[in-house]
This record gives sequence, C-alpha cells and structure tokens, in this order.
Amino acid sequence: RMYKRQVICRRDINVFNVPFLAIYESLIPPEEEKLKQNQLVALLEKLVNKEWPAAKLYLYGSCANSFGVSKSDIDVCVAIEEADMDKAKIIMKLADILQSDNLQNVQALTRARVPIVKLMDPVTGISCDICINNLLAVVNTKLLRDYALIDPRLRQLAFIIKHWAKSRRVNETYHGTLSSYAYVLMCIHYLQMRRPAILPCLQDMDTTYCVTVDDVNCAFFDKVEKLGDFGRHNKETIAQLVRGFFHYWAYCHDYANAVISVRTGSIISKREKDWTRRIGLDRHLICIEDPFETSHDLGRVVDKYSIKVLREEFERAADIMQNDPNPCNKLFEPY
Ligand code: 3AT
Ligand code: MG
Repeated sequence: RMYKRQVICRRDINVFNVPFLAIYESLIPPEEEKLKQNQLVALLEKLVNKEWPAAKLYLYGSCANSFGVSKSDIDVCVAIEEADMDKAKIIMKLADILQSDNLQNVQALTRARVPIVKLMDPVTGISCDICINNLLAVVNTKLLRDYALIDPRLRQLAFIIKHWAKSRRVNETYHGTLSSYAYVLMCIHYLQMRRPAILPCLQDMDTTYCVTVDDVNCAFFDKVEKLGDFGRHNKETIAQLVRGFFHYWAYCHDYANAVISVRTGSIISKREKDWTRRIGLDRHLICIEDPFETSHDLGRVVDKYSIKVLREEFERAADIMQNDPNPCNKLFEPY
C-alpha cells in the first residue's frame, strides 16, 4: 500500500516537456529578424568606416551568442585602434556621426561602466547599443555560442530561465538582480555539474582557440563539432533540468562559501578567491566567476535586499516545479 501511494503521489515531471519546449520554440527569433539585424550592421559599418576606415564591427551579446529571444536589442562592438583618444571622446564623436544619418534617439552614455551609444533604427525597428573596444565581451560571446552548439538542452534551459527572469523582474542589474549573461553562465555551470555531465569544460581542454585581450589570456577548445553527442549518456529532459536548476539555487547552493565557475567546470571556494569580505561595493552575496576576467564576480551587483528577492524567487520557482499543477503558466506569471 505504501508503495502504491508513493507512485500515485509522485508527479511525472515529464508531462511538462512538451509545453516547455513549446515556450522555447515561441521565443526563437524568426529568420527575417537576423536579416534585419545584418542590414542595420551593414549601415552602421558604412557610417563608422567613413570616419575610421580601419575600424571593425563585431556583434556580441544575445544577438550573437545564440541565447537571444525574438525582438531583443542588438549589441555592437566597434574595434578602433586609436590609443591616443579616450573612449568617452570616441563615443561622443560616434554619436555625432550617427545622429546626422536618419537614426533615432541617438544617446551617448559616456559615464556608464561600459560607455555606449544607444540608438534606434526606424527602418528595421531595431534598437542597438554600441560600445568601443570591448573585445572581452566579443570573446565571451563566442564561448557561450560554442557551448550552445554542444547540447540543445543548454539553449532550451537558458531561454526558459531568461524568460522566467524577465517575467519575474529579476533580470535588472540596475535594481541589484542578475544580467542575462550571468543567468546563461549559471545554466552552463549547472549542465557541467550533472552526472553524467551534459556539457564539458571547454577551458579545461586542449586549446584550439587563443586570444589575448586587455592582458587577459582567453584560451579554450572551440572545435565543438568534434565532441560528437557529448551529453548522450545523460537522459535528463528539459522539465527535469528546469526543476533541478531552481531546486539547486533555492535549496542546495552554498551561498556563504561557494563560487560557481564555468572556467573550471566546478564549484570553488570564496576563500580561494578572497571574496569573503565586502570590498567597496562588491559584497559577493551570490558568486558567479567570469570565465575570463576571473577577478570579476557577476554577482557583485546583488545587495542585501536584492539577494532576498532573488532567493525568494528561486524558492517560488522550485516550489512551482515541485507541486504546481500548471508550472508552465505559473512560473512566468508577471511579477
Ligand atoms: P539580453 O537578451 O539582451 O537580455 P544579452 O546576452 O545580450 O542578453 P546583455 O545585453 O546584458 O546580455 O549583455 C550583452 C553582452 O555583454 C553579454 C556579454 O557578452 C557581455 N556582458 C554583459 N555583462 C557582462 C559582464 N558583467 N562582464 C563581462 N561581459 C558582460
Ligand atoms: Mg543584449
């Protein structure tokens, strides 16, 4: 009798695979969006090259890392070798140039951590942020894209987690919650830690790609097509992974001592990184190591109020995945 009861009570999480995959599919950008993005980049390249003929444009962030949902803004990096001019001045000049060509709402944000020009293209309706020489972001974009090619479950999981974070308003760094980049790293790390592993640790393998950017050596294995079907020994489904991800961040992560590290494919200790004390504004209440700028904690935006909000949201999501009859709606209910 006991046995029977257990079988009846345990819900089969796999009935939610189909609706979760349907949500994922609905978020994928249609092909024509890519064409419009390329059209805008071509226009920007033409304008930038008039002033700086040797400058190169790179797409980075979600329009290039394969974790972009439909109707996202695009992130563009202009690489200029002009050491004598400071970034703020280049940004001002760039804004001037773009202003004079039919682009709308051109704003130069020179005081941001990463100075950018923001604009909207009325022809394609796409908004865009342009930064100067932020090549580490171009490299971390490639790392994320390469991880996404290894197992389809990463892109599915990350789309669902990003969609949840936006719906629940915990994807707002200016309010002390986490960036999309941080959430994708959390997903990669989670899949690296599964047993059997669903993702390898590319920075721990033979180097096939290597660049040095701003004195940071970025080296990893990028021949991901050679990995075959790396995660095949792990049969976990998307619904199980969504449930497991939230359960981990709600009830298993050691917030007091642990740092998640995609670079090593493991958990490392705060002590080892000297992230145990608050220094300036860095409180290290949730620690996510940047894969290349290893002194950089992507959780540093989180403060003593927003950590509570974040952890309550993880618990809410974990409980919904565990008990709610309709988790695919409840999870994404607007906050
Ligand atoms: P959205 O779809 O726009 O929410 P995204 O991946 O484009 O997601 P962001 O616009 O927040 O994310 O950031 C754009 C890129 O900038 C992503 C990553 O390559 C880089 N980036 C963002 N935050 C950091 C950071 N704190 N450190 C290093 N690189 C970062
Ligand atoms: Mg973006």
